[in-house]
Amino acid sequence: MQTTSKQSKQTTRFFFNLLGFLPQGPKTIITSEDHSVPFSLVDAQTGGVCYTGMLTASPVDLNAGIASSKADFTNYTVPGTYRLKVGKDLSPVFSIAEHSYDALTGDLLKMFYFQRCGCALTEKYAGVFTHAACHTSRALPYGEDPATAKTRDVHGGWHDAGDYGRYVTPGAITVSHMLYAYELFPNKFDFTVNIPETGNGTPDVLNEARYELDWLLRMQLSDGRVYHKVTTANHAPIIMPEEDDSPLILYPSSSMAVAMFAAVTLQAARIYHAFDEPYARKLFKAGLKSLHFLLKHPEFIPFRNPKDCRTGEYGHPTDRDQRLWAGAEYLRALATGFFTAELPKDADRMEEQVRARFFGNMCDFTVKKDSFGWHQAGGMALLSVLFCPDSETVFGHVCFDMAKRYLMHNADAALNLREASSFDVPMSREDYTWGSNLSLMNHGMFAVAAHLLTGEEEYRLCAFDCLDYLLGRNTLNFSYVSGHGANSLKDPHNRPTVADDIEEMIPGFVAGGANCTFRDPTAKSLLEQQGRIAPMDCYVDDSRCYSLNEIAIYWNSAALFVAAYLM
Ligand code: 9MR
Ligand code: ZN
Repeated sequence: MQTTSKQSKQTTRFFFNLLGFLPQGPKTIITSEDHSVPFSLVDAQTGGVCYTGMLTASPVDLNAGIASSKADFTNYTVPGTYRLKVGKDLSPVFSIAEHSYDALTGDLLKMFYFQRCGCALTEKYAGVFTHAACHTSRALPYGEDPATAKTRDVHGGWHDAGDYGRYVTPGAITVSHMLYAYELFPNKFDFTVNIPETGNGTPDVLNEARYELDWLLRMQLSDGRVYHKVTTANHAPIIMPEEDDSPLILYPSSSMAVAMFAAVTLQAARIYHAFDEPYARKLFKAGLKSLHFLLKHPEFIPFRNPKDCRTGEYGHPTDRDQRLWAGAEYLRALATGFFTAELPKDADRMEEQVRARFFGNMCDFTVKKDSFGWHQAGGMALLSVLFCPDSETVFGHVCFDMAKRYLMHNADAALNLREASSFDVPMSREDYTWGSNLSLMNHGMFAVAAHLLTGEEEYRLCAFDCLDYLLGRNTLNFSYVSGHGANSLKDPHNRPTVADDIEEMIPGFVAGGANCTFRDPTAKSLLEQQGRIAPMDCYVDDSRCYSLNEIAIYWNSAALFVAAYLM
């Protein structure tokens, strides 16, 4: 092929948050320029220069796989539309605006309405994305004889992800992300998202979370155990949810499900108390029952998929962090004084047991970096302890100090990762796995928590870096949130959006993200064909790639937590 020297000239590429920047927020753009040359910020309309600086060049970092440099114009705070100029090359237009992330935050919350199971999604709330009620038949406990067994009504809750399963541990963690976001920064949640409950006097974030809590309550057995999940035996084919009429099966209880159920219902009890006291009491009683079960059964009760079940397993080799979290939420619920009437006769002994069993060993929080997930919930226990009013009295100062140390250790680990990254993203190579955007947002949640606790600006900046990456400051210049950003998620692995014949994608869905572990056949062949080697490049927007491009409730809720804080 003939090319003139003019055509073959390499132009600078620009990687940035496609939703733009907040006037008072950090503002950085990564460029493919490998030298520290001057840059300027120019007005998109007039072309006039508004700000100048020098790019900071970074050595090639293996996660990004390219040489790059960074333009930082944080000090420029005037709202408007701009382009970045390096040499003769101009970036696409971007904005600096007061409300850059408001619509994003709203859509991240509205996503849960679209995941609702057991009710029709109507035009009034769903626009064109309607469907009839789904999965309303009664469910059969696994292994029981359909002719004689007692079936159960477990309708409701959210579809977990691109599949139609409903699982207790991911459901509990998702609700808790939403409740903590509301509890820690309630002023960010004064918006509504047009759901059936809107306007009832309760913030929509709590209205939506309640839809899942009500389902969780239906999943509890009378002795405090909680079914691990309700799904069909195999994932449905790519059909609309109301067409999925395979029998629903309730899979056996696990101690993770019991503990996470207890934790989130006890947390919810204290939060909903201000809006609906009888509901709060109901939640408290349910949580107490499951906590009782945990105390009576100190042994770990694992969950493994039986041979004839192919839906998500959500197994985990320990329940220590989940029990710790349940214990913490119990002590917090007690400390409110709201539930004295509901306390059992042996409440004092129970409290003692909780303290000794769950908070023994010098409060070992066993927090690893992915600690706000369905698999590890130690991070939730940290939030519970650290943001408890009068925490040192409720938990004791040893426990509080220990929790603070764990939190800061994790938040500082995020700062170090970001320091080592040429894209300023707190992600290690190991983080580019299935659901890497949750690893990212886990770091973001630690950063937000550390900022709330210490007020130190570095942590806030780190949380912004997480959001910037999610919304386009990555080597693909791709926004992992549908409907947000010029180049954004369009073809997720999500049954309704593939089956519905509607071209447009519902806004506000977060994709799992880049994953260099090649966990599904289409991803493997596409990424290999295209020679994608750098972990940050290991992504394609293709609905067949379930290990890259599925959506999931807990990826949305973690992003909601961070976006709401920063908006
Ligand atoms: O999010 C889960 C991810 O961390 C695991 O690596 C993966 C494989 O076990 O499963 C993911 O969870 C899926 C679940 O099993 C079923 N519903 C869809 C979830 C998102 O892909
Ligand atoms: Zn359904």
